Amino acid sequence: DSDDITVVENYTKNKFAEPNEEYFGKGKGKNVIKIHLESFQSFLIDYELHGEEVTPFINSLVNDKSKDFTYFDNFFHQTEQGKTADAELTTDTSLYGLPQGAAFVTNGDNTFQALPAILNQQQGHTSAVFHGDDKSFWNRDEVYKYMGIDEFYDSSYYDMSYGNVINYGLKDKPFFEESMPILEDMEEPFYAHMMTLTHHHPYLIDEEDATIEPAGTGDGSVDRYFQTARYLDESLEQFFKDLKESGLYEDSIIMIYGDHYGISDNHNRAMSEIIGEEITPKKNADLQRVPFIIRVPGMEGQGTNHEYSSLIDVMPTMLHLMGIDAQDYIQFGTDMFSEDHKGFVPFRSGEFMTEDYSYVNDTFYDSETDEEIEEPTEEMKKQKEQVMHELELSDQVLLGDLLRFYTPNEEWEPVDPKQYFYGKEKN
Ligand code: GP9
Ligand code: MN
Repeated sequence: DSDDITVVENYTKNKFAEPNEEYFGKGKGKNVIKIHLESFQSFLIDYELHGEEVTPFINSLVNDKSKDFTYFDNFFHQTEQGKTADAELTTDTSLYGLPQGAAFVTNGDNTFQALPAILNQQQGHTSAVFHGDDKSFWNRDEVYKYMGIDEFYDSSYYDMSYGNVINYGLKDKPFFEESMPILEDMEEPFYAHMMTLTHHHPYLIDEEDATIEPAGTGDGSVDRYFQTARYLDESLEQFFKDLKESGLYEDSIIMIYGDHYGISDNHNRAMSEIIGEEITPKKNADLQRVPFIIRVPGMEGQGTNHEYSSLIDVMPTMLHLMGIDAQDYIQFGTDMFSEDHKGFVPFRSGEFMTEDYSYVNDTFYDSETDEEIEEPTEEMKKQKEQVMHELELSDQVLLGDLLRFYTPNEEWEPVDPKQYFYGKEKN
């Protein structure tokens, strides 16, 4: 009930990290283009296969000498069974996915105080999600209404004819191409979420789309993983070109993230060949890094930022860049540009990572040496308790639909899902 949300509110307000003045409001009033890199793990960055870069375009953003971009190389996903849907939930609400099932499905009709709705109410952003799959997948066509997303361009808006489709749906190249005119027609400022799909297990690719040879581990998914990653990289390069040509590039914050791992621990044998190391439980935790890359027009980037951070930190970071105080909202993450950013990264299992130590497989490890820590300090044990507590509080918010009882500030207006219509519902 409303007492429970007070406990949560006290916790999140206590965790809150003050914005960094250098960055606060630097993206105010700009469009936000949020690009979802399906199943993209950070080990791909600068990885060379057969003497070639696998993702030369994304590498060029990460290694950008002009310092337009900031790349977080210790950024982790925290998804569970909800996979993509968990990543969407967490980046737009700063809540964790549930320990079982997908909150999008089980709690899709909750009250949310999500980023698209806040940006709309505070700075007039219109919002849309673009994704070349059926709209009902992950219950998206319901939950988006509760998150205040104005338009949902699902597969019914795209040319889904034979050569354009593989695996789950639309190929990434036609996806970005056909999205461009819709994006150009959106009322500005906008919040647009572009969700790619081709680089998805089991990483199927048509011969004419494969521009790098598969790896040679003998594990088909792992071997093809590099080919679909290359295809995604090429599709993104084309999208950037189109954004520049349309002029949207200079008016838009571009934020790129990987949603979750692509190679599960069922593929440890092949993965150990790929990275040339045994995949221990600690190594597996290290491999849960996904990229987070951001460019704010007119703001100097930091090159590579090594802060330990994760999907829960995206929303508070975005709010502060837009010049909106994140403190009013219930959020478990903290601004990644803040001096006071909280650099512990809980996984959904209760395991966690920090710059100095991690807790994985019931064991504490030293982050620098990867050695087991036989006698964990009080601080480490406390950190472990805090992680458990934080996950529990987040679960209470979702399972108890507690945001019903929370009013962030005087300006906040609850989202009315009945005012949103997607696709055929419009007529
Ligand atoms: C389906 C796509 C894939 O629309 O988002 O979801 P995933 O299997 O990664 O959760
Ligand atoms: Mn996914």
